[in-house]
Amino acid sequence: ATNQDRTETNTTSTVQYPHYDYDNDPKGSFMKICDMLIQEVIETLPERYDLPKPEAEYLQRMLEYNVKGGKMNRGMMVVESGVLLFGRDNVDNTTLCRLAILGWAIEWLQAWLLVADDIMDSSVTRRGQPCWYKKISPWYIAINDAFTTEAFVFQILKRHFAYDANVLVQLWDLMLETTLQTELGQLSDTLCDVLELKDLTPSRWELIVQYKTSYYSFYLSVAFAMVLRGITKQDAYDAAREILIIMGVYFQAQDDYLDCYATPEQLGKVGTDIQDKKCGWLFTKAYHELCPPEQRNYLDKHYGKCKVGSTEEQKIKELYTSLGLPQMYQEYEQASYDKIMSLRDRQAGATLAAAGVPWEVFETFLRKVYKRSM
Ligand code: DMA
Ligand code: MG
Ligand code: MG
Ligand code: MG
Repeated sequence: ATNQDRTETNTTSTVQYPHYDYDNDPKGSFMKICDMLIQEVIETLPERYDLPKPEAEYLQRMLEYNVKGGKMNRGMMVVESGVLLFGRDNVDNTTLCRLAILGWAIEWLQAWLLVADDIMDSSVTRRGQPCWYKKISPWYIAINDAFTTEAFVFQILKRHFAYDANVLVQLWDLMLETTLQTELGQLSDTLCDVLELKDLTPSRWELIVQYKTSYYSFYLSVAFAMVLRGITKQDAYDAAREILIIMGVYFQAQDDYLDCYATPEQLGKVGTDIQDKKCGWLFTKAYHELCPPEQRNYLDKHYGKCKVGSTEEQKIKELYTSLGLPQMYQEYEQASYDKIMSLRDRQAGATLAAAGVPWEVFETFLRKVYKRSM
């Protein structure tokens, strides 16, 4: 009973979706879709892949642990963008559920990226609990779990979007392309470990974060909703990408800032950027733009070489503060906000409006992340 050569096309679209209460319980409705997806994925394993029960139970536990517990901004944004694109009165229950499924496809993508990211970053906690690779034994099954979760994402897309082969190909293609972009960003991020500090520049930072964060965290949510809405104009996708990349770069600057200055309780994770020698926003500004020679020597000696919680790490944080980085960050935050909002009245905003993509989509997204502290 294997899946060899079998295609579950589901073209008649007989899938029964639960009631999606977007107006009164958007979060609860979104969560219910996740439970449905986990159940569908797990229940096919014994029959289609001959998977023994303990393994199926392991994968269920793995999914519950890794795909849930986040802020769900990315996922819920697909639904919210979709509602804005279709218009609240035109979006039926099936469409709401399909938008939510695409939202969870991104949350699952993020889940496996984070499982891998935490291994590469030697992190200890995530979302207020131990990182998955710290939780299980042997720890290296987590590598396979990341790949398995990725494979499930493509299966979910097939299960729920094979009713229209054209839509399915677009969704698969977007997912593959975004995955590659993120992995290329993660490559440049991780290779910093073997570079010299002088090579960790602000422009390298910008390149890394565009790839490792912007595409999957911002562009993908809106692009998925646009595909489901049936938007085909390439210039609309280009305009959306232009805006959402800027938002993503700003978001990763926040992530880097919070890595240093937020408490683990706020963040649900312990910052590791100084220990890991990351090309972070704070470091690149400090080392290349602000540091007098003596303090640069201190960074040469200890950045990427001290442990989390050490006095050297603490000293580096104090150096950042004394260089005025918290104020600079606040100015950067304001400037990013202004820059994004200004695009509304520029070419990008006009192109999107012409394609039926209201500016509200971008403002809604920005509101979710502006001045966040977690
Ligand atoms: C995260 O960068 C990027 C991806 C693609 C998961 P990061 O290591 O700064 O994230 P975090 O601070 O959440 O570990
Ligand atoms: Mg990390
Ligand atoms: Mg990382
Ligand atoms: Mg980080």
